[in-house]
Amino acid sequence: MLELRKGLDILSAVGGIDALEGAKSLFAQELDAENLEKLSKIQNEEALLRVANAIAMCRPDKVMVHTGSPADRDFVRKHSLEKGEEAALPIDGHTIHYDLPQDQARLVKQTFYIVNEDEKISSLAKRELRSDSHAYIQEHMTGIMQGKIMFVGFYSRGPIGAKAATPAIEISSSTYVFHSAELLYRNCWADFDTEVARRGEFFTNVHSEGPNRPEDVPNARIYMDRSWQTTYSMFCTYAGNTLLLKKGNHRFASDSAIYNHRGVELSEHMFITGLTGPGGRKTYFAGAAPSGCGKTTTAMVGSDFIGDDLAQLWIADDGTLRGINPEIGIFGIVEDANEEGDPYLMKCLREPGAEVIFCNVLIDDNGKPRWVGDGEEVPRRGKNFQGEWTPDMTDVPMSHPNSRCTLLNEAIGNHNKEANADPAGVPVKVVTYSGRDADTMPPIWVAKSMNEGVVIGASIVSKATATEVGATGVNRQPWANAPFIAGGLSDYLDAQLAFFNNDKLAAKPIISGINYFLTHENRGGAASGLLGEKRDVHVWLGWLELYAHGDVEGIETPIGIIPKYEDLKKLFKDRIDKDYSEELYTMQFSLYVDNIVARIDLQTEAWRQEDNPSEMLFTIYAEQKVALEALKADKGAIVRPQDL
Ligand code: SPV
Ligand code: MN
Repeated sequence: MLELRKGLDILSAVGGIDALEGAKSLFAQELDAENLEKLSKIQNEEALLRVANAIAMCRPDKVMVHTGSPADRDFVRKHSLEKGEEAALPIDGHTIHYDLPQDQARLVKQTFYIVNEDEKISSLAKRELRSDSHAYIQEHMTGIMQGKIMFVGFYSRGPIGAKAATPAIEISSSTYVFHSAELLYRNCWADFDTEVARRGEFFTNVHSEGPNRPEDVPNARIYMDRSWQTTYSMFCTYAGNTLLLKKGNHRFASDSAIYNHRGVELSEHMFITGLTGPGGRKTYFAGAAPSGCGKTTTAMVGSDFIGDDLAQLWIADDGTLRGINPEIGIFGIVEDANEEGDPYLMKCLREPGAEVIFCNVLIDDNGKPRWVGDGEEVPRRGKNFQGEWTPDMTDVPMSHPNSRCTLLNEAIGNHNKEANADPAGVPVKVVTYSGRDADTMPPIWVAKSMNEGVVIGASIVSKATATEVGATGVNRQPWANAPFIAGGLSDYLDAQLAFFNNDKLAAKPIISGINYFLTHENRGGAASGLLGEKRDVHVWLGWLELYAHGDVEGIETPIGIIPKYEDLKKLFKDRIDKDYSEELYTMQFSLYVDNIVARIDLQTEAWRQEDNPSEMLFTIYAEQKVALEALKADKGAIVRPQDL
């Protein structure tokens, strides 16, 4: 169990303000009349104390309350250019922001959960004792905003009033962070108090980039205090380390789902998208993938794109699985985004109309943002995250592989803004899990039961991507949420089983594994590289849409249901006008029994190290292994789908 408000509250300990009186007199001293007036909208005492203590700790020169008004937005955009956190680009509304070369992705080795003495956390996470974090924050955040403006904003992680939406306070001296916050989250200054009262909790985030010099980055820390639902971040600017409304608060939202709303809510690292099926029906998908594994592309393949990164799921009174996107924008990877694979996104990135913050791409002599895989001729020179760049600098990529773009979802052609604003969420019928798996699992396999579906999520492995500094190898990525699961993995497993097996969940979704990353080399092919292409996603989602409605049947295997060749062939033709050969189908969907069994053994062993996980998991692994070995004895180590 996770106990809230346990241990010392570092923010109030360092800030030193413990009563409303003190907070109010500090505000009177530090805020001008306009900002005092704006802050007076907030009456929640606890929230005011958090803001006051952040001011007392960080000691900014000025405090600005960001209400989300056009004037406040304008101020931040302009100040960001003056301060140099962003620079304007030729297309109106487009800017470029650079993070220091040392700070191009999540700093996992410098990211900690603050723990109390006796507290257990996930085996995949890093912890620091509360007293040590207290000392560090006291030393490094005291006075960190001297000479700077502190921005204070009140945001909602989800449509106002949605069951699983949570309000949060963002405090930062960075204009880039606030410019991004306004594109990614709903400013709920006017509704904050009522939202806190409705949800019964709120999150707090305090960040400062400090002097923003390379020599400071080793001192950067990203702290999550789960007990006080407060994050602290310093000496960094990369949004994944600083805009903690996103992943910092996703970690708290996961806690809230697992420990406070077990069996009725989940908080997932998932896109949400709708696909239009036969007769115009809309089928909503929620799909998990580790960072940098194609979530954004997959989401935008839908006819009704909702969100590309996070999902808050719950069971509604009518027995449906509902999902909301806590965000209203994307912070998407641009590498390999091009006209062919990502037409909606490219329109926003290449034409006027959308407000876009690019980060860490190359800007060529004409002021055009360029990135690896953008499908155009490599420019002769430009400036990137490391300075001047020319193509002969073969050890420095043109753009960082984690360079990104930040923009409102509503700028994306197929975004369904109305559905994303609906507090009732969308009904989710298909849940998917995927990872970067070059050699083992087929492109799609559907679980035969809710328990087997949960096991698919528990068993994701994925090759490391550039989204985490220093990450290497192929790693376990349970539910593609591993970097954001704070508590024990066994607790997470229990919560998943409780949710999907809940009797109140009358409209059970189908649960499927997806894998885009099989290679020719690993499937006996003569060519090299990926077996599929980006646009094949239309077919994989299309088949799942049909399967979810009982419009196609699949082939039963020990790991789940896989598609039949004829159905895929037709979908390839209809959806993307591609001739799909039976040879390719066989390469993609044959069961490589030894690989799958090795995967099951690895998972069994890893999960055995956890604290008392549900036996259900081991039972399913064991059943699948027995069935796979029987199959191998009968048909050999590589079993063609045609022979099943
Ligand atoms: C991810 O890496 O999963 C992202 C970007 O969505 S970050 O904010 O860095 O988490
Ligand atoms: Mn993500």
